[in-house]
Amino acid sequence: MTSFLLTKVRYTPRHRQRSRRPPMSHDRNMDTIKAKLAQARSVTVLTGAGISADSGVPTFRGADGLWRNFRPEELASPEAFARDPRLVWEWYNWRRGLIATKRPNPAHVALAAMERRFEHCWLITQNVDGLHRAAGSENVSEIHGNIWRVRCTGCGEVTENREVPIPILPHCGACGALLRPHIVWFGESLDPDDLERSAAALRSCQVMLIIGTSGVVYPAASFAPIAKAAGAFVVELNLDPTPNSGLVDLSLQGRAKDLVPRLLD
Ligand code: BJW
Ligand code: ZN
Repeated sequence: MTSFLLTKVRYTPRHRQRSRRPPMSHDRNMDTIKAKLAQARSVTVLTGAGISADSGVPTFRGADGLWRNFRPEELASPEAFARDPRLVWEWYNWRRGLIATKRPNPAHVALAAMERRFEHCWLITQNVDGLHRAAGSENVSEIHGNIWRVRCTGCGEVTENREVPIPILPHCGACGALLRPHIVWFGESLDPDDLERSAAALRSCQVMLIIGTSGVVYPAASFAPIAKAAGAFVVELNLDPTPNSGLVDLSLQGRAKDLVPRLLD
């Protein structure tokens, strides 16, 4: 039995740990964002694990995050997979099993509705859980991949795979080589098409929303400065302050599932 299977993950939604009453300025700031959105033709959104935390998917960092119990370099790097593919696949099987039970929350649903509201709306997500597409979003770049896709380490073919649990170790039906999760691990490059599409959306938007990301993982950590330099009004929605908070035009603290639907009231 592998170490993470023995580790009992304590996952307590943040809202149960402390209650936050929105300050008065919250409403004023919300009105400012709505006014900016009302004038915008093009909106770009960047999401991170915080938006799916409201669906019960653990985040990576922080008191209840995955990296508190698991070391990233042991599980989310090509070196880790080369060293012990069984361990890595067992971790992904555990996460696939967890995510399979989760559903999109009102924040995912509101972002899907935004596509219909604006002439141009592009969603860049670092999340691999597929919950944005499950909510109905179509204009999405999943820049860190998708946990429901596998890639052949031999022929490179990418296929959808929703087996839970996936038989370990999985092999390619076409060439017989080992399959890996179609996920971008540390030290790996992102898909150039995703990067190009994201850069175009960041440079052309009038409003950028950054929702539920700690803003420490590159290249996504550089997206807010790109949009800001191009003249966008940049808004952060997060439970806590982040390195982006000092850079953005407005930073609202709260839970994604409460704040995001209010933007479209
Ligand atoms: C809520 C909430 C609620 C909670 N409502 N909010 C040194 C300097 C600069 C860069 C590097 C460096 N050394 C290496 C690098 C590059 C590296 C990197 O950035 N490392 C940093 C950690 C320093 N990046 C890469 O390697 C990337 N590739 C790359 O850059 O290629 C070129 C290159 C390679 C090597 C060297 C240099 C260049 C690839 C990055 C791939 C990241 N993949 C992961 C793991 C995938 C595994 C998997 O999922 O199976 O993707 S890392 C992990 O972090 C995951 C996430 O997508 C990503 C971002 O995390 P996110 O979403 O921000 O989550 P959290 O948990 O951090 O934050 C949650 C936030 O939500 C918090 O702020 C909460 O407050 C908030 N929140 N509940 C609202 N209800
Ligand atoms: Zn193959």
